[in-house]
Amino acid sequence: MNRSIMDWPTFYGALVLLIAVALPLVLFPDWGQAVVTGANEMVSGNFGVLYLLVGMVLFIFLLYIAFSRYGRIVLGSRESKAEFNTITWAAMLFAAGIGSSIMYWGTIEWAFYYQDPPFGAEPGSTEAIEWATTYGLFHWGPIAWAIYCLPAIPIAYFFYVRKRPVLKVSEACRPILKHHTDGWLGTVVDVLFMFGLLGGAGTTMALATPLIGAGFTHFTGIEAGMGVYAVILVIATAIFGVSAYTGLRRGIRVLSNVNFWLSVVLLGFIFIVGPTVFLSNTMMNSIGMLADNFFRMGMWSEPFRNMGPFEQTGFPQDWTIFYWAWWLVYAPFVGLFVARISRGRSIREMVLGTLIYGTTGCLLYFGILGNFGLYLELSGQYSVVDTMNNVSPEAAIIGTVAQVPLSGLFVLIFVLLAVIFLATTFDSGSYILASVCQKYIDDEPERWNRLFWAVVLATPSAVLMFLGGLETLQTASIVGGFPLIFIMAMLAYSFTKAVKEDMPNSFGQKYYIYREDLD
Ligand code: NM2
Repeated sequence: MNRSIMDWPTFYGALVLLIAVALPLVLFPDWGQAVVTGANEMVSGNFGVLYLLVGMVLFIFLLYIAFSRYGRIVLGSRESKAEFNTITWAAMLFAAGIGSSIMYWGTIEWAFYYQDPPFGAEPGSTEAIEWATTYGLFHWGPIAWAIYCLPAIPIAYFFYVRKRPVLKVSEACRPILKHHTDGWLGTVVDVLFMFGLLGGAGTTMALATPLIGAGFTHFTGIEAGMGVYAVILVIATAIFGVSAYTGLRRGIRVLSNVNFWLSVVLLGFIFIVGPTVFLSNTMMNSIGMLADNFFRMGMWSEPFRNMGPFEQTGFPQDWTIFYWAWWLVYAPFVGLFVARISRGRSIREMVLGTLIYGTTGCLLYFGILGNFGLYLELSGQYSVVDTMNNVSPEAAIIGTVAQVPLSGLFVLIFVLLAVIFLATTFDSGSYILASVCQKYIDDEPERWNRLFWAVVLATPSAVLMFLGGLETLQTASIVGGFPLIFIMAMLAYSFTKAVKEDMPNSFGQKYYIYREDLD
């Protein structure tokens, strides 16, 4: 082990903060829950509008960057070639940023909106159905991916153009933090995001395990309890541990590609063999709804709640704001990862690639799996809503997939994909956590370090899942992600500042090269 390479304050800072939050949740669960729930209500009730604002502003900012001359800047030097081909790049990007939650929410999110629709629609009405097919696309759409992409821009710029061999969020804030980057302030920025990611990962884990468990029940008829969950966790941890250990060019790349092709098989099959016309029409319709209502949805803050004739639905807080917060806690990690895999691409390619491939991937999951469920519901073939309300959402998800012809095979593929999606998020997560705990990176972070964070990523969520308190940790991480709003603003500002400083001067000296200089 190379001691001098490690950034111990960050390493221990993140661990200590995690233990300091998780331990009281195990020892005093009720008290912990009350405190954290209160904090969450305070933040999403009072500052929800900030989340909505950040989402909208970032989205517009990214489009500006992509289409301005900054978009043409190449991330690297004249010799740098794109390290991964575009399909692999897109597959890695998607697999890192999206975990098994997409299989969960992609299949079932509509059923929640169908029963509790937005904008005062009648539950179960035609209006509710149209919103139900649209809102999922919105919450997993361009704004969400813009939140993911923003940190990638300054991080990639400093890493590949200014050639600072450090993969850290604090490093990308250097133009603002100045010498404090190397002091405690820089450490706080990094520790905060690491804590957010560890908690956000808990949310992913908490959704994935019962989902995989429901798949197990489907095949064996045995009720999945804690024992089964424990086995699932050990298997998943083993998979992503190996993947993180073997690194970016082996485990992570291969697993991401498997993930991509299995998704193509699953979705392609349901689309072709299932109600193709219904699925195409519904997707087309909801894209139109989304385009038409994009700003309305993105800025709906339910201002008149509980005033006069207005009843409170809590929809924006429970869904949009919660989602933006959840994307936000993952964003620095995804940004770091996207930056790491984008050498040789232009900023425009990176930004538009993230927005377009990310949104399209989510659209296909929601549009095919979710609308397939809706089709079953409306045609009376299988009631997703009944199963969800009377058994569990997980059972309704597996029940939906089980309606596909060759159901045994496809439920198996579905469950396998859930495991792989979980693994591909956690392997890149451990890779990035390891990178942040190093003073510099010599190609890849240390192996033991990657393995260490793979275990840390799995353990607290597992412990809290068994002992109770996981939900509190999830909420805590979302609340803990609040400062990320300001970190995002710093990242955006740092980038514009740096890129202006580096503008080619009148002597023709250039810090960076434009895409067209290469051709
Ligand atoms: N997001 C995409 O579990 C997962 O899919 C990880 C979740 C932020 C909603 C990310």
